[in-house]
Amino acid sequence: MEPRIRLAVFHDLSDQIKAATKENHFRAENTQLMLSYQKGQITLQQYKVLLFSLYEIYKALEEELDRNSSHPAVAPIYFPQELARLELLESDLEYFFGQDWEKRVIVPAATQRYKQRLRKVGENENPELLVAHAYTRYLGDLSGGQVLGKITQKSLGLSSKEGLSFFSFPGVSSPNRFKQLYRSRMNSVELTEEEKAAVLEEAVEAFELNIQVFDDLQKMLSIATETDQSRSDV
Ligand code: VER
Repeated sequence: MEPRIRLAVFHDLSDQIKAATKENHFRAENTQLMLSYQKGQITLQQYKVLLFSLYEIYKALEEELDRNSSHPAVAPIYFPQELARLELLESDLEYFFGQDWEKRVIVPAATQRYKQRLRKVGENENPELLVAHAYTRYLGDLSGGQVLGKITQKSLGLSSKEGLSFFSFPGVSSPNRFKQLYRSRMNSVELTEEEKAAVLEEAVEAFELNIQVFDDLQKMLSIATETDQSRSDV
């Protein structure tokens, strides 16, 4: 009940989407993986497997945004020069895994589900839902993501920016100003009430998919760690 009351007082999509996903954002921040991240406890192994999932997610997201770049709902929020992450992720993966990194990509089931959702949204008739997915990832990367970049560098003891290009936005001089521009572009998208409701619902779903990826990665990594420990016990 409460979220509906809160949404009713907001007119702009950017305010509505933030309010609609507030609780999901809280849960995403508080997943085990993100908590250990914030405490500076991320390990190189964790960061490397996270990069694989981010690669798969951004590949689907950015290919679908490119495919639909002239769709009236997508065009206003299409900023490949400023926001695209795929090539940066590729260079980070090459840094950590070498040139044949592509053969080594391994992702959990939740990442596959996230990817499939992005493909379905982009390939079928509702590319306006890509607004929700782009918002969830890119505005997150430009917000908490900036802090996470610094934490990653410190936690992993990386001296240069190598392996950390995912966090950098060379085409964005002020993340705050860019976020304002992005919000105003989101608010300029013309949507029917029905489409708007669907976009808000999709943003909640996008956060949930991220949470599931983090939880799956956490499980995958704890199994890997236990196996390593039992191996070294032998
Ligand atoms: Fe969030 N975030 N975040 N975030 N975020 C902010 C805004 C924001 C933070 C901090 C902050 C996620 O995790 C974190 C998102 C999306 C996401 C601040 C502002 C921290 C510290 C963490 C975790 C460590 C995750 C996982 C996501 C989504 C996948 C969005 C979309 C926004 C913009 C909100 C808006 O509309 O202004 C300090």
